[in-house]
This record gives sequence, C-alpha cells and structure tokens, in this order.
Amino acid sequence: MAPFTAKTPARTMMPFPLLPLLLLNMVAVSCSEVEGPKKVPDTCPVMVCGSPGANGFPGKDGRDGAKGEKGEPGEGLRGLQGPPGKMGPPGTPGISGLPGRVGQKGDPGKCADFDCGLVISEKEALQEELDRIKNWLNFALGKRVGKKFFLTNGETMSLDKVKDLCKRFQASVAIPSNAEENQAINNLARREAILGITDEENEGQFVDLKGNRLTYQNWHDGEPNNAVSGENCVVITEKGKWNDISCSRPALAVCEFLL
Ligand SMILES: [Ca+2]
Ligand SMILES: [Ca+2]
Repeated sequence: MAPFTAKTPARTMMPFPLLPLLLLNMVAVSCSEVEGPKKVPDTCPVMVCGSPGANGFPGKDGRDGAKGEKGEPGEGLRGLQGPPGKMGPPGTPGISGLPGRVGQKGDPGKCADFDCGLVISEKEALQEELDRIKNWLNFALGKRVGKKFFLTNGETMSLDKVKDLCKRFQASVAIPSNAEENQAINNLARREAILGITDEENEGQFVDLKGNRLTYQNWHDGEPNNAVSGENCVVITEKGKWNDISCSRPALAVCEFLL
C-alpha cells in the first residue's frame, strides 16, 4: 500500500474519507460524558447509540403453565335420544295390603228346582235324625228341662276338671236356675254332683262361674258352713240339697247344653 503523502493532491483536497472516523470518536466522547463516573459495560455504547438492528428469530416455546379452572359447560346442540335399554330383573314383591272392608250380604241365590228339593229333603232328614238322637240321650243319660239338656259321663272329678270337660263339648257346668232343673239334675245324678257355683272370690257370696248372683238356691240345713279349712265349691247331694265342699273334693261331672 502506498503511503499517504503530500504528493497525492487528489486526497489532500478531499478530507471526507476521514469523516466517519471522526464522527465515531465524537460519539464515543459524548457517551462517556453522559454516563459519568459509572462503569459502563463495553457493549452498551454501541447498542444504545447505534441504529436498531433487525428483529431476530422467534425464541423457543416456553414450558406449559399451571392447569386452569374448569370452564363453563358449552351450549352445544342436544343429541338424539338413544334406543331403550334392556328390561331389568323383576323387583322383590311388595308387602300385602290391608284386607278390604266386608261387602254387603248378597241376595239369596236361585237353584234349580231339582237341587232345592234335594237340599230341603236332606235338611229334613238330618233334623229327624238329630231329634231321634236327642231322645235316645234323654232316655239313657240326660234330662231335658225347657231349653236345657243335662248330661253326665259318669265320672267323678273336681270342679276345675268338670269345667274343662264341659268346655270341650261347648257346654257349661250344670247349675239349676229353678226347682225343676234342680230335680232334673238330681234324677240324673242320684248322688253327689258338682254344680257350677263358688264363693272363692267373696266368702259366703255364692255366684255362678261367670260371677253372676244366684237366682235360685236349695241349701241343705246348716249349709253353707265353710267347714274345716274352707269350702268354696258346691255339690247337689243325693237328696237334691246343696252343700258347700272343698274344691279339691271330686264328685259326679254334669254338664248342661243349651238347645
Ligand atoms: Ca266358702
Ligand atoms: Ca259344707
């Protein structure tokens, strides 16, 4: 390269090629004056004071942020209803309901003439048979007075057992309500027989087994005397008179049936 000398008049006449260097020095001086005594990074003056460069390439995507809150439901169109599903298993049976009210009695039915005649004839035959049996019993064992029919099984037992025996046959322990019934029982028994009378609840106050006061009495002389350790049951003697006895003492069982 040729040295810069005075012999090159063209260049001495044109100092403009040195102008950029001069401007650059001026800029450096001005910047140092602005920043003052602070230590200025080496790269600052040129970047701040120079002309802005072109935008660089976009950086890489950042990492995913925290999950956001659930959004409001959308308002899309409702889909069509699907086909019905399969039938499920049968449920457990429910509790039975309360029985309904009893209905009104119906009208009597009509039967054919042949059937009605058969029913009537059978009824008449049964009634005749029943009457015959009653007569046999009356003749052999029992005594009938009015609507009462007295029967005995021929056994002797205490009052409690006579009550159970009569109850089994829908009857009750014999108790005369008048002289005629007293005579019928005496004729049937012909010995001591238990009567349905007691004063267990109130001493000396004899009542029937339902607690009703007596309407007829036929005590033996000197009876009831509640003798020994107490007598709260009653028998009809072979003479047809009454006597109070101990309830543990057995006598003939006699039941009365209502016809
Ligand atoms: Ca007594
Ligand atoms: Ca007595």
